[in-house]
Amino acid sequence: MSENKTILVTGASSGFGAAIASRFAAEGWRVIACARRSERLERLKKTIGEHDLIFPLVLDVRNAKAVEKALAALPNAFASIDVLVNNAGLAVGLEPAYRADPNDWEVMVDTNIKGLLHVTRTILPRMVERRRGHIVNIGSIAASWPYPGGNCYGATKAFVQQFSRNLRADLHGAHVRVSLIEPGLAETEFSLVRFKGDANKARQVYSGTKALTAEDIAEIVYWTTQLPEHVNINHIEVMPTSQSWGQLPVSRGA
Ligand code: NDP
Ligand code: 8X3
Repeated sequence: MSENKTILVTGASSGFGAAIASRFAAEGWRVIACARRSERLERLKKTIGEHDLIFPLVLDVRNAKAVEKALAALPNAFASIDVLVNNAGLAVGLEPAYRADPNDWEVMVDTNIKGLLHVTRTILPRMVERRRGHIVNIGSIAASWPYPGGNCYGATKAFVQQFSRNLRADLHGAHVRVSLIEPGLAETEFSLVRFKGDANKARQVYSGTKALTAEDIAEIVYWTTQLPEHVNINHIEVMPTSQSWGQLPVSRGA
């Protein structure tokens, strides 16, 4: 059991975040479950059952002021955060850059980059002060491996990769851990969001294969945080066995 340590998970209303929240609550952790959809967070709280372990926090991570305000007003029992999982994020669209909607790019930059920065900057000083804490950032294989239509999404995750490394450098000697988890294909609401609610398109992404599950990622995050405090997992890249790399394409003619 965890002696009631506290974890803050952003993007806890579905997918990885909901699974991470459930995994830690099952081990007796206090969980601050943050997302924009309150009804989903309430559903999560009901599913978990141990109601006093869950604090649903309705919050848009893009709003820096709201992040600061909400995190300053946490109830005492949840105020000392041991683990922050920066998981809230999304891809919007899969068009090539020359056809992509610039508003979709704004949403990805504001959420995947700026949202992660807002939450991290708000939580980190207290971790440094306590000489205790662990930041787990959820990146993506898209940070390292480009694919058609991945343009802005992959670039936001490349930011997460390098920011995670730079955080480790800043935190040298501070006794605060930083880990980056970079998943590949995983079946969540990710594709439904990417294709703006088109369930058929989203289903096709996972059809006929065994993708990673949200629970797989929750297990990896849990393991990463459970290692002794002198052990820092810098980086894990994980794909389903059914996914690997392809040949680099060469255009011919013309
Ligand atoms: P989901 O769409 O299932 O979950 C995304 C979560 O992010 C939701 O809880 C959503 O909640 C939350 N979220 C989105 N925008 C905001 C915001 N502005 N403020 C607060 N919360 C927000 O997808 P996944 O679980 O798959 O995605 C989780 C993370 O994993 C993302 O960062 C994604 O990029 C990454 N990832 C996903 C992979 C995949 O194949 N599924 C692979 C690699 C990485 P709400 O809408 O209620 O705010
Ligand atoms: C999600 C995985 O490969 O669809 O980050 O970009 S991918």
